[in-house]
Amino acid sequence: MERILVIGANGQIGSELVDALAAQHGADNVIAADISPRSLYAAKVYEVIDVLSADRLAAVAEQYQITQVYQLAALLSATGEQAPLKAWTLNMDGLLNILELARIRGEAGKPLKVFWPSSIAAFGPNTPAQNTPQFTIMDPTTIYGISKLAGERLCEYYFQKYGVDVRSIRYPGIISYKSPPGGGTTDYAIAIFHAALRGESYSCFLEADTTLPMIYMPDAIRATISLMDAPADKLSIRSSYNVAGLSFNPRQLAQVIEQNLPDFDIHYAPDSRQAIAASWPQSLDDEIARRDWGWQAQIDIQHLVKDMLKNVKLSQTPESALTKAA
Ligand code: AKB
Repeated sequence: MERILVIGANGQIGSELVDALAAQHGADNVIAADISPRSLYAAKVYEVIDVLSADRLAAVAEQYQITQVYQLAALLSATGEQAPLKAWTLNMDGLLNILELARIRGEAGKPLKVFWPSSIAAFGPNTPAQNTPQFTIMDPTTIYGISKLAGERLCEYYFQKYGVDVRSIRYPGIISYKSPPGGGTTDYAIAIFHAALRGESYSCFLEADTTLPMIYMPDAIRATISLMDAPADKLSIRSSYNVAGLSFNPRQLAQVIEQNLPDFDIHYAPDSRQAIAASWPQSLDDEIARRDWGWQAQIDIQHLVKDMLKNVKLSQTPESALTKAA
């Protein structure tokens, strides 16, 4: 039986991962954890954990006899640029604490499987932007991207040196409606739906033709759990896997929204996030993820837009606002 700890459970990925893991393993076996004293979502078991506290992590791992940990607490690309030292400390020390926990528990005969998210932000301006290969130039320009590249090297190091079973995905921009995005450069692709459904003209902080790799949340959750469930001997990558969903730019996304909401209007006011986006890949080669653990994206832009419009609309109803306030 697996006992699973999700750190950063109140965040964009964590909130949906907790539900998916609870459906798979039973709600009692999923321990949602975050720094806030209360769970923002429907976790059955919730613990307050600061991932920077190694002692607290060790105590919770022992209390629940944890066998898997998802370490999702991080500062993203745009907020990271506002507070680079804080981003570096949280992103690097948080990961190191988890890898050390897994090493120590593994040496004590209590193995801990680890998931840690990397990102397309680990690439940079000299990376080939089209069909970006798994192995290529990586010269990230943000503190977030630098922490992701360093984190990938740490993951591989702990696997090679200590046998820690660590697994990772280089997430594209993740689009979802259940919880707000957390301060990333790809967040425009969520904010645009909220503006469209409020009947507002959307002011896009990226230029119209800025193509980026994206993935819809159900595909992202499926990728994450498939990788964690894959047999260890099938995995040839212990840094982080390229995983492609779909690629589009703001103009293309706006056009599909307009097919569904003919009055929708967008205008462009690029800010500092434009330079970050311009340094990232436009599409990814995920051949190795397909080969090793059978990855295959399922959700295209038409499906994504229809589903986002339906669900963001529901979240904007007065009943939904009342439920949130309660
Ligand atoms: C961000 O924009 O910072 C994140 C990411 C691509 O990792 N969504």
